[in-house]
Amino acid sequence: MNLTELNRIATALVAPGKGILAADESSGTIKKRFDAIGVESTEENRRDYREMLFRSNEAMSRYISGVILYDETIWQNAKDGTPLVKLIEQTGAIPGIKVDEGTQPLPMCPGELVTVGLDKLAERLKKYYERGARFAKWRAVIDIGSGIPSMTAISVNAHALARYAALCQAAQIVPIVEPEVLMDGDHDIDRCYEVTSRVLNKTFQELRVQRVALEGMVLKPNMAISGKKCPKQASIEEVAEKTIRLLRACVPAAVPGIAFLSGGQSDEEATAHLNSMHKRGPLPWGLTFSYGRALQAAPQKAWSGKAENVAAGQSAFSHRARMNGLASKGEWQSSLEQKAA
Ligand code: 5MM
Repeated sequence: MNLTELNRIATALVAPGKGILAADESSGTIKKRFDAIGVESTEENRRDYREMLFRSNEAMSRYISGVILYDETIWQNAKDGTPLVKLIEQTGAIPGIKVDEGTQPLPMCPGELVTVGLDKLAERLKKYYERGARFAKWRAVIDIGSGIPSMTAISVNAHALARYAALCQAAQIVPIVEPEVLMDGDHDIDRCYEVTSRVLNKTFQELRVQRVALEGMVLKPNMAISGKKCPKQASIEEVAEKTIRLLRACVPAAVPGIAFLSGGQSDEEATAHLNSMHKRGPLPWGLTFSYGRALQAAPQKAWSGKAENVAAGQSAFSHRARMNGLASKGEWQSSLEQKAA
């Protein structure tokens, strides 16, 4: 393992002003997104949509440090035959790959899930590296509800995240470690804080036990935030303040970067939260976005599967990428959104 190189990639992924495009929707998830805009989820449509994003040159080269791909996408070529991975590389962004294989019910723990995909992972990583992937992603899902999460769910998911991370580093691939505490439910921000704290502490304990080099990884956490159905929604300031307090308490300074998931926040909330966190620096790690929905909802709508809408889709993507790029430096203002509207 070349730790200097892993650290270089991890640091580049969280460079100020840039963040990660999470375009790794599995077939089921992209179908849901396409259903919402009335587009059939065929292999060609999925390719055309993602090609549109990766050919958004201004957004990609100025605001996107890396792109997380799904297995299908990493092997696909653009319409003109160029591998999509090459399109990404040409913009200066780093190609990455989602390597988990989704979730399964966790035995003996009703309502809880464990992420799977460790079998043959070493072989898969080798092929992805040859194709150009320099980082990977594995997402664990922790739900908050009555009596959950159990310590069992937190433990097995943290163990799998660390097993994955160690395998990645052995394959010279930077692991993005994503333990997502869902924002579904009616819990308040303090309950989210408490659960996320347990999840992060257990995850870092496992990472250490399994000898993962913290300098060669990126953490992709949720923010400390109110559940979607909670009657009392925390303000932007409270989310930023509590998230930074939580991360300072749980994430070692050796970790080069933290890149948030958006988790169902609105586009503008996800941007405003990140921006507000940067007002609370200096911070020991790079802090940016690794958004899926909060970067793609607008371009998906603008594109709606029509070739004549490609420019509109790219412009909507460029706008969100720029807003989040500014937020990653604490330079975003809501007036910039109004001007664009
Ligand atoms: C883009 O969505 C990713 C893949 O999800 P599935 O495996 O469920 O299809 C997802 O892991 C994503 O990278 C993170 O959840 C962050 O995305 P959001 O939309 O929460 O920012």
